[in-house]
Order: sequence, then structure tokens, then C-alpha cells
Amino acid sequence: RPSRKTIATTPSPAPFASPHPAWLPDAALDLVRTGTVAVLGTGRADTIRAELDGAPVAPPDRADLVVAVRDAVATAAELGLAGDLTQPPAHGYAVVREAGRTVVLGADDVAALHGFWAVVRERAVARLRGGDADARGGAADAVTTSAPLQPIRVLDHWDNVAVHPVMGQVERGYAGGSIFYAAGEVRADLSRVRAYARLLAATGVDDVCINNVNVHAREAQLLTDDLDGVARIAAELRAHGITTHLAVSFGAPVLLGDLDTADPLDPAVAAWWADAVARVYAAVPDFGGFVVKADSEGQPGPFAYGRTHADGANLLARALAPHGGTLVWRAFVYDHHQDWRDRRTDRARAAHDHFTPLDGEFEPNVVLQVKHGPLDFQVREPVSPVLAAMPRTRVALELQVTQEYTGQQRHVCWLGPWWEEILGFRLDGARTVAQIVAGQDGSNPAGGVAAVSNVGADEFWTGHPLAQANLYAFGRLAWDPTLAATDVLDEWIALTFAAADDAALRRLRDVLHRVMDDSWRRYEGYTAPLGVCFMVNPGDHYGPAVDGYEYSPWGTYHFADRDGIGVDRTRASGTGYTGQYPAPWRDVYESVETCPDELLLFFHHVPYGHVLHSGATVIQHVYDSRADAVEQLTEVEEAWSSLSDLVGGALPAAFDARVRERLAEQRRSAVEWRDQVRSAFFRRSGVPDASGRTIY
Ligand code: GCW
Repeated sequence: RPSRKTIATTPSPAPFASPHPAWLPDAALDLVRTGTVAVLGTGRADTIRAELDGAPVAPPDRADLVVAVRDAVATAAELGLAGDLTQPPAHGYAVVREAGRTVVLGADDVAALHGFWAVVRERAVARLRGGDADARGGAADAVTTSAPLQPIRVLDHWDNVAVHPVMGQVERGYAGGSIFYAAGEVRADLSRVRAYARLLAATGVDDVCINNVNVHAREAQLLTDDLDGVARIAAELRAHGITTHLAVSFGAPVLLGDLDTADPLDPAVAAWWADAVARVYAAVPDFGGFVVKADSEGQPGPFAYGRTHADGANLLARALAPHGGTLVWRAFVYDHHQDWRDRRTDRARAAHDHFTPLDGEFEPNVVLQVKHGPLDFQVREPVSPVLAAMPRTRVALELQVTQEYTGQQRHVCWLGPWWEEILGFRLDGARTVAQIVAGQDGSNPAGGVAAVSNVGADEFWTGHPLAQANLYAFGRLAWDPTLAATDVLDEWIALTFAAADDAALRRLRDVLHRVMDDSWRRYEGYTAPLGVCFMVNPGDHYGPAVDGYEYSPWGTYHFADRDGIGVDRTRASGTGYTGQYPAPWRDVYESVETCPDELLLFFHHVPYGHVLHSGATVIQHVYDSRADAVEQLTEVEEAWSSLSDLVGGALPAAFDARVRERLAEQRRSAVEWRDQVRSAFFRRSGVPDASGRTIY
């Protein structure tokens, strides 16, 4: 990763008056403002100074808390430390605890900011866990270091500038309008953007792409007419160390009316992009680069000109390279005009079929962004084999924080455990997904991780207040994928409710874990079973529609008939998708004997009486788990209600009211899922539910 360009930043204004401060309430900052402080360095060190405003300042060799940028310090003695000066790791920070003092050294100003937030976080967690701050350092002398595993940690916003007639302002957004745009323009007041950047910096996120990958006509102009606005957004993000990226249309030269072709091998097209990029860098000197969705769901791409995706990506990459920019090219390419009668075409195969032959053909500043599963962010999918199939290409993993297929921020669905599973999955038998995309062992170049943001202009940022935890977790797991999701949830609770007294904080922790820990599996429990995908309402993707996508052109089928259900993706008798996996998964998934239950119907078409590893038949599993999951919601509601005496105190009344409103909708929707799925399976199979529970 190239070193960060140094650009003057505007210091943070007075604390942002956001309606809900999410995980950075004043009480969390008070944990570091109590003692004396010193901050050394320039650039984003000013942001740290602003955060510490109000704390008494002391000389750096004596202050209780020192935060320093490495190149602003010459010797350990200057900081009052014994021995040699600790070297922070590249892009990371060191925290030295000595004689009751805490000294943070960042490799650069942004890393110092990350180190500062680490201290806030650790103090909050120590409080939650019952110790004092010293439980995690403080009195005990220790040196800890931390550096991000992933060089790219980007949040993608699917925000439109203008309100789209079908998709609204934020495509698949469940938290109100855009924080970036209003009334068809970049917002005049970007204070929410700055507050957002601050929240992200405290998690470790480094980059933000500020507009939808589906680039409509108005949004295409961000690249040209709106550069002042883009520069204003970039200034807000920059103050917190976040780099700005734009999603651009591959067809921009045509869409913007300048040329009659976007052919990547046409020199006039290359010149057009070189000019466009130069103008962007003139406005935003530390601009990050472009994200492109090409030849995907109707977006223009190189196929129209008979060119490859490598030709397309390299065109833009070459324009960005002289400025140090990165070109992120999405691998989400498949036939969305499929004939449902065609049983040989398998959408799950598409990204691998399209992209693996191009391995080695991409420019060094191209990153191929691959969705975590081969289909489309379904609640249960196997990990995409593409992530391990292109050793000469920088590959990034794409997750979806916005809950398109996981309850749309109306249902509680804590995604940390799922991401922990994905990041820790040993895709080539040896290395985890996190290690592969990070290029950790040097056998492939480094990519990173990306996710679609779940934030909007909503008072709680994320619609469902508990969905804030997903945003928080993405940043933390992107920085350190070895973290346990349950610990990340503790961090979020400790920070978010830092104003609670000790007893209230413990109760909140207990209840939030009861409500959230198993919520992803519970959601899976009452929705589509065993790796079946797309049983959702077409269009808005909310709520059950067992056959909603069965006869559609989108390549999304489950093939249920009176005898059985599932997609045969085996090499032996199906689409051959299992063959895209390396060992051992190509064989594990190939056999019904070894395929994990939760993915059975993704890989196999089986009779309803097929016996799972769990001992239940497929049909009885479908009946039982839908009903059990809804019953569990009662425990969730009761757990939440047990906090009622904290409402208005440790638990803000509006926060509580919003959670209750969402829990009611979650129950309504879950009951609908349960009844439709159970009934549909009964009507098809004629097999009664052995438990005798009502079926319609
Ligand atoms: O899941 C699908 C969504 C689309 C989205 C697309 C993508 C931005 O339904 O709304 O478009 O994925 O990832 O490009």
C-alpha cells in the first residue's frame, strides 16, 4: 500500500450533535479524558487533540496518556519511557504501558488515531468485564502492538444522489436517506458525514466509496460536475483518516455525452479516462480510486465491445496508476436473463467461469472484489471458491452489512458470528479466507475486505439500533479477523453504553448477548432452510415467497417438487459447481454423506425423507426449526423487556422504543415465514409434521 499523502486537515469542530452517538458517546471519551494528556504530531493528530479537548495537558514525559505520531518523537526519554523507543508496526500502532502511564505510538498520524481509539475501547471493555482499566494494561507494564491484516478495509455505499424511482435513495438501504446527498445534490451540511467518519475510524475502516455501484445518469456526474461536492465529502472523511472512492460507470464516456464508444482498447477512451482521473485528483489529491460494477445486472461493461473484463479493468487502472489510485472491479457477473427452463446454467458458477481464466492479466492496482458466497448475500451460502482461485490477482472479499437478505434492519440479526465463520473458513484446506485475501503468506498479492454499509440519515444511523453492532464489527474484523465475534459484541456494548453504571452495564451486556448472539442462526431458522436461496419476495427481498424467484430470469431456483428439493451442483450428476473448489471442499460438498447439513440443499437435490447428520429428516427439520425459531423470539422479547427499569436511564427511551417497534415487526414477519414455509413444504410433500404443530 502506498504511504498516505499528507494533506492538511481541518480540525474537528465541536462534538457533533448527532441524535445518537452510537459507540462513541461522551462517556466513552471520559475514560481517556480523566488524567493528563499529551499529543505529538501533525495531520490527524489534530483530530486526537480535538477528542481530548477538556483534558488537562501535561508535558509528554509526564502525561498519563500520550498519543504520538512516530516521526514526531526522537527518543523514549522524551516520552518519559525507559529503554529504547518501541517501533510501531507498519500502518499500525504500539501501546506502551509503563509506571501507570499509557503511551501510544502510531506509525503515521492515522495509525496514531487508531491507537488512540484502541485505548478508549480497552478501557471501556475493562470496565464491562468488571476490572478497572488496569485489567488490560495501565498499572501492569506491557507493550502491545497492532496492525491491520487487510490493506483495504472499505465500506461501499449504495447511495444515489437523486432518489431512484424503484430503489429509493439508498439502494437496499434500511436506514433512511443518504448522509451524503439531499435534494439531488451533495449535502450542504456534512456534519453527519464527519460523525460517521469518526465512528468508522474507531473501528479500523480506512476507505469509503460514496455512491452506488449501479451508476445512474445523475450519479455518473459525480465524476465530473460534482467534484466540488466530492472534495467536500473527502475533507470530512479525511479528518478521520478515511479515504474517498467513487463508483463509476464503465460507460461514463458515452453516458456523459462525450464519446460514442467506451471501448477499452480505443485510445480516445483511454485519453478520456486519463483526463477525468486527473480532474478528480486535482480536486481530491488523496483520492482512493474507483469501484466498478460492469456487465452486471444491466450495467455497461467491456462485453459490449467484445473485450474482456481484464481489458475493462486495466483501462481504468492505467488511468489511476500515475496518481496512486486503486481500481476495484466487482466479480458479480452473471446472466440475469436466464431461462428458468435451462437446467444446465448455474449462476453459482458464473464468477469463477468468467474471472479465473483472466488470472494474471490484471494491472497491479486492480483489486477484484468477490462476494462472500457464489450467489448473492443469501443468509446461508458456501464461501465463494473464487477467493482462492486467482493467486496472481489481488482479491477482496465483499460482505453485506446492510441486511438485504437478513431482515432489512427490522429483524435483529447480529452478523459477527457469520463473518467470523467466513473469515476463518479454510478455503484451500490450509489458509483462512482472511489470510488469503490479505496475501498473508506471500503466495498471492494482497486485496482486502469490503462491505456494503448499512448507514443512513436515520436517527440511530442504522434503522434497527442493534444493527449498529454489525457496522462496528465489520471494521474490527477487517482490522483483526482473529477476533471472536462475542468479544467484538462486548466492545460494542461497552462503548455504546459507557454512560451506564456498573450494574446496569452488566445487565445490558447479559441481555444483549441473549438477544443477539444466536440471532443470525435464528433468522436462518425461520426463513429458507438448509442452504436454499431466494425464497424472498421478488423486488424488495423482504418476507417469504417460497416460489418468488422459481420461474424468474435471475438464476435463483430450488426445484422443489412433490418428492424433494435442492440444486444438484455436483460433478457427478449436476452443474459441476463443486469442481470449482479446491480440496478438500470439492469432495466434502460433492457427497451427500459429507456435505454439512446447513448447505445440503445448496449442493444437492434430495428427497424430503433424506436423513440429516442431525438425525432428523429434511422435512421434519424444516418443520421443527421454523417453529422453534419463532418460539425463541419470545425469549428474546422477554429478555429485552427485563431492561424496562433502565429505560430513560442507562437505556435511552428512544433507543428502547425503536427496538421494541422492530421486535414486534420481527415477530410478525417471522410468523409469516414460519407458516408459509411449513405449509408450502407440507403441501408439496404431503408428509405430516410429526410434532403435530399447526400447519395451514
Ligand atoms: O443483491 C443484489 C442487490 C442489488 C445490488 C446487487 C449488487 C447494487 O439486490 O440491489 O445492486 O446485489 O451487488 O450489485
